[in-house]
Amino acid sequence: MFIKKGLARVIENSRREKTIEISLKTLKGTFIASAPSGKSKGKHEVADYNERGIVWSVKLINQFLEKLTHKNLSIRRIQDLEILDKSLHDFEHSFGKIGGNARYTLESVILKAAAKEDRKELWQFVHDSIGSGPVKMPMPVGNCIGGGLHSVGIKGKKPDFQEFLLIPNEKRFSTAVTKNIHAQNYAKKLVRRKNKVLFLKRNDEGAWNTGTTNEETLDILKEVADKFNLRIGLDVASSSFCNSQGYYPYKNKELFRDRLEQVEYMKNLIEKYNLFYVEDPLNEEDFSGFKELLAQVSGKKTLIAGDDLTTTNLKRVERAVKANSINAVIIKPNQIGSLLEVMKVVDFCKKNKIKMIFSHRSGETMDNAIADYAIGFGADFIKTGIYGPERLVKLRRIMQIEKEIF
Ligand code: 2PG
Ligand code: MG
Repeated sequence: MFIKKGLARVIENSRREKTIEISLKTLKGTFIASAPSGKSKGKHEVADYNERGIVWSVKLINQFLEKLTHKNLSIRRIQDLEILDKSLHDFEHSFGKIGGNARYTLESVILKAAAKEDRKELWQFVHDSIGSGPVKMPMPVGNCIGGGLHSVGIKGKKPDFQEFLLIPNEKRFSTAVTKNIHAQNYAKKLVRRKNKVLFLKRNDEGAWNTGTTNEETLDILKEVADKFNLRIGLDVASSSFCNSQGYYPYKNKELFRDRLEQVEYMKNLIEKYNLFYVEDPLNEEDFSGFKELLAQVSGKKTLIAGDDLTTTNLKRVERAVKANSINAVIIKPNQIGSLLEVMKVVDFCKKNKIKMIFSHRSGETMDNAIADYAIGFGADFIKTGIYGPERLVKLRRIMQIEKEIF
């Protein structure tokens, strides 16, 4: 593909924080990609930007893009990103690191342009590159009610857990999305009643704020799920409240749990509420705590997923799988800052029958590429929230692809 011009700039994400956007002009058109940003981030995620900040990264990328101007890049498969990686490596050696968000955005915009060059949709380009059998639609994992770092709560209170999730089990993605939207509307009534408030605000990811305890919130979620015939799950995001001594100081209700009590608590919640999905139930370093929990729930088909534990890092995913710590994993391309690395993680997960949940971040942009990546890489689930323009754009993209191919 012949590169006419490339330009990086700073834009705002859904939380009005700064993030990066890159546009690339080739003979086939102009392509745009941007990066989301997390708030409850794993300790092992790559740095988002150069140590001098986002503006410096943008400056570096523009310098790099200048070098690509009026050059031909031959990207026929996702694996060809190696070419870019090599020159980026040399560039970074001389000028400093651009950071994971910047690298992901650069790779993504190049793939969008390369797909067009090949007269393919982005998902198709990825799918054909990795030769991954029949195309399948992921199921949505929707954030219905929120707590933790993403939420402000009500009257000074909020659940310690970050996400109370609805997970449909439908043949069609579009049916699943509609169900989640109706269910979240219904949840609003219950959350309002329980909190005794008239107005409810949405949190960072478009989930309902609440002042209820973890279990009161699970009671509401269960009631919603039963009415709409949905499965339920949690992103405990426990690293965001686990302290440096490895204890879990709960605020709502106030309670102190050590790691074994945390395993026990998670197991009890799984049984009591018939949880289908639990993400980051234990601290991001506690591979053996995850293992103990998985051993206790195996046979129940509950998914125990790593997010902060694994950070889309092949070494950490391998370690977690070999230790029997997880049977599912969150995949966020900007956690590792490279789609080539995502490809390796996906390959490993498929070989080891680990369920893959491709995921948005809490600070999102209008870029819908994660939808294409989820389909192209063969994800089992996609976690993108239920409501809000930055969330709906991704859900709509999958619905559009579904309509085209099924
Ligand atoms: C998570 C994510 C997305 P953040 O913990 O799974 O929901 O949150 O983007 O803030 O890391
Ligand atoms: Mg998470």
